[in-house]
Amino acid sequence: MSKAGIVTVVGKPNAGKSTLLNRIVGEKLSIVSDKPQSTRDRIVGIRTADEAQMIILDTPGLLSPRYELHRSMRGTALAALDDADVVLYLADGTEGPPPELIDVAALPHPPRAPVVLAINKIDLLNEAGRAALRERYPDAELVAAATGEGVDHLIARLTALLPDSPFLYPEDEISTQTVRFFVGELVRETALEQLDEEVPYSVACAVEEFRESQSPVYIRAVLYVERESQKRILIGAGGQRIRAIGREARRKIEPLVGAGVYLDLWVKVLPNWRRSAAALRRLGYHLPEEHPR
Ligand SMILES: Nc1nc2c(ncn2[C@@H]2O[C@H](COP(=O)(O)OP(=O)(O)OP(=O)(O)O)[C@@H](O)[C@H]2O)c(=O)[nH]1
Ligand SMILES: [Mg+2]
Repeated sequence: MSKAGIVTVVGKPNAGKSTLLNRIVGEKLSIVSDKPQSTRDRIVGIRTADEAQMIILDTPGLLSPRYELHRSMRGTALAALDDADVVLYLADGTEGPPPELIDVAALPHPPRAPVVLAINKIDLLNEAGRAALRERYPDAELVAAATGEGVDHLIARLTALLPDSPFLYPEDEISTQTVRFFVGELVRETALEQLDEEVPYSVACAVEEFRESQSPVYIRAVLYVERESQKRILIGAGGQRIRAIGREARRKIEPLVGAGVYLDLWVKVLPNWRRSAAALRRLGYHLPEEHPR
């Protein structure tokens, strides 16, 4: 009998959840950045190997909500926890002993599914640091998502916990998101890479047109920010920064689309969109009461 089920990855912002999802699936599906709060939506990755299909849900980092956007992100993570057959709690090994998941997430009750603790970024620890973690958390998986160390062992552990089930997706499927969604994420990731300080948190991306019948493929994407001052920063002197973002994003998008791309990139102000339920809906974020199953 084959196995199949959902593994939900949760943890604090910046723990390396998206890096781990990409490592397990073997493709870059989820954007990664050194700035916390880079994942905002549920990202689905699918790994089918050796009679087992693991559906991995990457989630936004659990944090206490300060804006409507945070409420949306937290709602996404909590809904994904409810759907899990196995919960993978990922902690950053360089941050000292990981707190209990129930405390990190301020959960009303422990998750229904079994929880596997994995401690990430062990490539940054010396042997003494690793030994201390092994002693204190004998059941934890020590991994480095960035290098792949320990990940095969973790995959075996997770697979053993999946329910017996026929596959839930075709064997060659690796995600459920559309190319259009990934394009928007790659544009946003590129903007995050090129911005400092507070601006990245205020950037959202919407792909407003995607014409595949054209050569090169025509994509119109809009980067939304909250204020005029941020718009000026994103555009840069003489449009220098937005052009650089466009060039770099196009380089990432072309292999995904499998064709030449003309990326028509715009910057617009949607005042205080992170605080507005209506604006979030327009940008495609799910509010806590309307999570897709
Ligand atoms: N050295 C090291 N860095 C890592 C490792 N895994 C992730 N990182 C880095 O940690 C940072 C955060 O990684 P992400 O995968 O974006 O973290 P996340 O948990 O998805 O973050 P949010 O989506 O913001 O909650 C990035 O700069 C990664 O390159 C690792 O095993 N070792
Ligand atoms: Mg992430």
